Amino acid sequence: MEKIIGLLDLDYFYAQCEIIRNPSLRGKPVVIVMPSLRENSGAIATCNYEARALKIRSGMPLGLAKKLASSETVFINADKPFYEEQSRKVFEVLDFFCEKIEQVSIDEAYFDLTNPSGYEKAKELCKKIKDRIRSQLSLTCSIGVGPNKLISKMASSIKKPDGLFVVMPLELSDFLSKQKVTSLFGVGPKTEEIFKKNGVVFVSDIKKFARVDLINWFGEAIGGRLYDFAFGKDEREIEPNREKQQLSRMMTIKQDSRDYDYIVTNLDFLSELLYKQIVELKKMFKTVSLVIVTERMDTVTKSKTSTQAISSLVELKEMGHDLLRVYLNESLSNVRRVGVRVSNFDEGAGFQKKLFDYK
Ligand code: DGT
Ligand code: CA
Repeated sequence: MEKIIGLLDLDYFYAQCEIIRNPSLRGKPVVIVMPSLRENSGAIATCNYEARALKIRSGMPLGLAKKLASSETVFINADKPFYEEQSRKVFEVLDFFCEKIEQVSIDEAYFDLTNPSGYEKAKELCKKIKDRIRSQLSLTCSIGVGPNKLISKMASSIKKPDGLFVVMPLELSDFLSKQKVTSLFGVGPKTEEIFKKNGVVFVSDIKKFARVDLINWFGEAIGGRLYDFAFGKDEREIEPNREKQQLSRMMTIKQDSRDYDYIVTNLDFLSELLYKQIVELKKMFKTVSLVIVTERMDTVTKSKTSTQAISSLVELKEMGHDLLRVYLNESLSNVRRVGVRVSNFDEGAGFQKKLFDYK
């Protein structure tokens, strides 16, 4: 099956985190500083687009940024723990939508979009991910989609900020011909210099040369890879590196209903499916959530947390039943979709034994 890969990159991330914490900053140039021990020195970690318009950039010394700043520019010392917390929440949203995720930095991750198949569906899913991150966390991100990591990363910067850009295999050659070599993965100032000396500015200029020329310029591995990149080829796989923070199963029930027995049959079926995955991944959990989508398409979540880590299907089902009773008592709407989710995984030792005692 043809691979489809997405790259999610949060916009002006540290600065955006500060703006969600203090919305009165919105519209002003905001510059995030990594302070140094010496007074009035330090470097710029990032800044928002208003500050970029003043030519302030990541990595710039604080002194220079202050010279470029306007009177309303706000300088804020970096608060890494706060940004890490926001990052964790963002990637939990991505976990909810995708199975295979490779986080590459505090604000960037590749994710597999091969299923559901096709670029149209991939684009729809990306819109949902962007909407969920915006509605739950008030953060914007940019997503690029393409047949491999190289293209999705390049595509992510095309419509930044708050962008979504898709490059389909048929559009590849046209897309690459407009991109500069500096946008290729792994091309830094030294590589750029050698390309420039040989008259290579755009990715398509590479095609005027043979593979062996690039190998002569950059060596076997890098030269060969850059040559393949010129044709949009990139075999790098997504290497999943995220521990799942939650596991869930969801389904649309045959008929919209408020009947406890009818919904419980569906819910138990989902709990059994979910439990198989829990056993495979050797997880113990403390929180069970019931997710209901009503006939009016509103999503309602009810959760219950146990003080003890849970490992049995019986307990999972019982907590689901309790939550369904709570939902039916509190709501008048018919249920259209039902789901069960477990989270708050227990890291404690010895879980394996306890879990398998139940088998
Ligand atoms: P973007 O993606 O262009 O809208 O802007 P950012 O700020 O998200 O930039 P990105 O994705 O390259 O980096 C993500 C975060 O990593 C950024 O918000 C702050 C941090 N960062 C980036 N470059 C530097 C740097 O040169 N020094 C330090 N200390 N932190 C950096
Ligand atoms: Ca970013």
